Amino acid sequence: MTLKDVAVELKKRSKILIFCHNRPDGDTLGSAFALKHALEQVDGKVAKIVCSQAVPEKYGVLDFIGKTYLPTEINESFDCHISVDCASEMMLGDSYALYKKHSITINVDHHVSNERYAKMNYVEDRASCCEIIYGLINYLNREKTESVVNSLLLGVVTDTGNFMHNNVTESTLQIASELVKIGANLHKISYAMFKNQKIERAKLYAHVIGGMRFFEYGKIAIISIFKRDFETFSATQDMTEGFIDFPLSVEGVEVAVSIMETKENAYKISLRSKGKINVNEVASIFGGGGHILASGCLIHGFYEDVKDKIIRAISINF
Ligand SMILES: [Mn+2]
Repeated sequence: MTLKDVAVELKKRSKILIFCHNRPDGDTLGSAFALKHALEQVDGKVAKIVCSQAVPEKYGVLDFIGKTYLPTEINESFDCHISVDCASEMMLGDSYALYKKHSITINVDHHVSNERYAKMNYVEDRASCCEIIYGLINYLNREKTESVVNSLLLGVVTDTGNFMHNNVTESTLQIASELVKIGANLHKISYAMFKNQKIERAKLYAHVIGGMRFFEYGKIAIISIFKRDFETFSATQDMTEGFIDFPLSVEGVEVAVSIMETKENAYKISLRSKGKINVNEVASIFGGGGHILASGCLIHGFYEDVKDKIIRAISINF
């Protein structure tokens, strides 16, 4: 299906339920709220946003990011369900059961590993999902209000690491430029996302970075975050967003790995590559996925075994 087809579908519906992914980030939230703000410009149209976890606190200063609902809080029915920035059923977390209940499901995403789990799937390889939503809003012929452009820029800024990742294309910059021209506040968004953090996060960060270890002659850098660390520093899981950028910044490192304990003997693995290694392939060995440069998976087992497995999976590519 084309992006125009998605717009046609959305125009037909008056009550739309938008789904964000688990551990919501700037791109899934920006995509969802841009779409909501655009859709609700038409009288009688209602869009609600569902996420299996609450919006992290740092988005609180951004007034264009509003309320999201937990799947258990949705009691009414909608005319269609649309997911944004969600590559797989797994990424929808606890929301997936609700999502699949509808006969009309739409999946708009930018991950190359997208599993096409919906009735209608639109997947385009872009730096951020918000770049696709920008095009969708054009097809919807909706006004790019301040809330719309700020929401879209939030996704572009976060998924490109403030325009520093190597997924940035000419079109990324063109869209960002257009958004700023219309009135998006780049400084406010970048500052909130990258230059402002809680003291609990700063302490956890210092501890985690202090434990960084190198493997394969310095080509792999690993950071590990354990459940007890969150208790020690009164920190929360969502605060670890961005930690992995530091190990990747080390000279000679090709792949950075974050191993985060989520339950006993269950570890969430995040992988980042400088370009030589396709970490989407590495994550897919363990049933995960993502992009060539950024991907993730879940591995069960003892920490040392999990760490060895992931090192082996990466190093066969060197
Ligand atoms: Mn994204």
